Amino acid sequence: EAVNPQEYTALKLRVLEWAPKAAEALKGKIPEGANFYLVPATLRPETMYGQTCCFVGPKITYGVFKAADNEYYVMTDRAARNMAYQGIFSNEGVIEKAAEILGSDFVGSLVNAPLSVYKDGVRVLPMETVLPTKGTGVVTSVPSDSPDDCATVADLAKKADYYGIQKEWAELEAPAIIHTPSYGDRCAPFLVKKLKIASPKDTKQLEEAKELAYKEGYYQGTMIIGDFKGEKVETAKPKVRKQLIDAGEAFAYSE
Ligand code: A2H
Repeated sequence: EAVNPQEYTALKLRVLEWAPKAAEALKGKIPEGANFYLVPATLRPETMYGQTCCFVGPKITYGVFKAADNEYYVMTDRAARNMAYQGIFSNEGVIEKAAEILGSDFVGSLVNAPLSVYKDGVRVLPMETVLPTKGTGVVTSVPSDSPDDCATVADLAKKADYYGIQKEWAELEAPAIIHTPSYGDRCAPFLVKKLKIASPKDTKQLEEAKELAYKEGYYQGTMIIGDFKGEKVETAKPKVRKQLIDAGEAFAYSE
């Protein structure tokens, strides 16, 4: 565990349509008319324009927690405890778990991803490397700037039948978000190719790619999309984060 707390942005991805198994698991457990949100934790709020899907760990069990009247958040028990402690739930720190759902049962659900160029929503897809011990256990996917996400969507598209998904769900084009002098406008695919990363299991090269992408994006990157187009990533990042929080589409979460 890190000594310094990580300050995440927790993004609210509203569920537009449940996969059949998730709908079944929720039946009769939640009041009519409630809104559900998958709540990924990210360190890169300025990249949210580039969301093309949202990952869950297929073998992770998620809770559906009451966060406010008519609002339910999907995440791990561990994240719910942290959020209750941080005063994020309206119910005075009381944790109310309405249902449990296995990650694989969410796969195929359609969610609204704030800021994403895909306004009709993006799909929930499986990612084997999601850690249940970090963030909320939900990871939003930005294949243009995250080498992990880039390697995972390529693998999902290649083995769509094996994963029980529609190939098109993993193949949405990744829009360019950040220009970098060394790695172009989509640094993740550039680095995945350069470091010869063939699958999400190439852990060592992915570590290196992540490090390179993060440094280059943060210190040398310029926004090429959104309200802060033309600004350095370093200055745009807190502005995008504030916009999302002010719009009620995200909140601060630390661990
Ligand atoms: B980041 P740190 Cl564009 N398991 O968000 C695996 N990975 C997880 C996770 C979990 N339980 N929870 C969060 N993450 C990912 C965007 C992004 C991220 C970009 C580029 C790099 C990047 C879009 N995915 O992270 O260990 C989330 O992915 C590179 C490290 O706390 C989150 O930010 O440093 C990041 O890892 C948090 O990792």
